[in-house]
Amino acid sequence: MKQKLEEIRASALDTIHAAADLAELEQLRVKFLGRKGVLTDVLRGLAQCPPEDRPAVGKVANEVKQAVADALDARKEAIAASQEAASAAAERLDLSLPGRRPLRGHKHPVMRVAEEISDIFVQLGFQIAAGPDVETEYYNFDSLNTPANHPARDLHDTFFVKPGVVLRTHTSPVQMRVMERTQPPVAVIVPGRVYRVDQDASHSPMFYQIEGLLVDKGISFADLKGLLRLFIQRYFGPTTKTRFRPHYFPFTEPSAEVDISCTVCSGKGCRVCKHSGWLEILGCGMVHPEVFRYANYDSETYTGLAFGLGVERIAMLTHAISSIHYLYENDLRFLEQF
Ligand code: 2NL
Repeated sequence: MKQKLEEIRASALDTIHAAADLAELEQLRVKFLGRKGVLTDVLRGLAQCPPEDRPAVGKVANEVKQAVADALDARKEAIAASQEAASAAAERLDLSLPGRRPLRGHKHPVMRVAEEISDIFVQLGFQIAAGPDVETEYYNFDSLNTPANHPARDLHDTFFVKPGVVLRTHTSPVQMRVMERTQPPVAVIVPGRVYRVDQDASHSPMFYQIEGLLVDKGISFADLKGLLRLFIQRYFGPTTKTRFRPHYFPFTEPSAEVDISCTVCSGKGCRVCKHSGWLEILGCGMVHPEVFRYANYDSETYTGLAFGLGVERIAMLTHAISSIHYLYENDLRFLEQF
């Protein structure tokens, strides 16, 4: 019987040592130590042993039982330790890996040009003003000396929301609202979206305008020329030439359009300036007395200068873009160039 116990001990320790995981180990515990296990079986046979041998055999049986239990515990700890090591290795953070770069967008070229232009006027003391895109015909037209029969009010050019309400066709209604609530001196710059029923290579039904208004005692056409020349030379460079051509706007008198020497050929003549050497970039004039009457300003006391420009046109000239529609197609191959 002693020999049988020794065989059990040897085979138990071998198989326990070779057990690969906790499930297998549990099976071995049942097999060797369980109620129907190998050792229990042997000890049940103790009854057939001669009485004088029983204490010695019982002692060995207990030793074997203890040895198997110890081996099971030891193996269990070893398996747990190696599993922990494996999962720690799997979860290990490699702090030397480069980080994931967050996707970062950038300003749209039209917004960037609009901000650069506005900034020049802000540095000169102009305040930025804003107002509604949906306007009344009164603020968009009537108060700007553009009566109902005026060609600028052509139904084909204006988006009507309902009778008397339009999508603003210029930002001038914002200046009108500023004048209504402010006494001179007034110096505002108004960037914003405007809308016209128009679509070709240089027109989009929605586009950005920047308009400016300066009202005070003694503002003259010389101030208008000086201010715009200063702006042009800051934005396009100090050697840029300017040219004022007489023009007509209902809200200014006198009015002018301003050309700059071509940014591509410096005035020598090229395809961009259609071989004229000049590019038209803005419209301007002295505020019409009738507009001041609507604003409740005394046109005997105050005079004012005003101007307006299209932001996309400036962006197209600055970046040699051939069609306004590239700016609004949201094609990343185009936008990522800026
Ligand atoms: C252009 C011309 C212009 C104005 C806008 C203006 C506003 C008020 C009173 C008088 Cl409240 N004038 N704005 C004046 C002259 C020209 O814009 O070609 N824009 C793209």
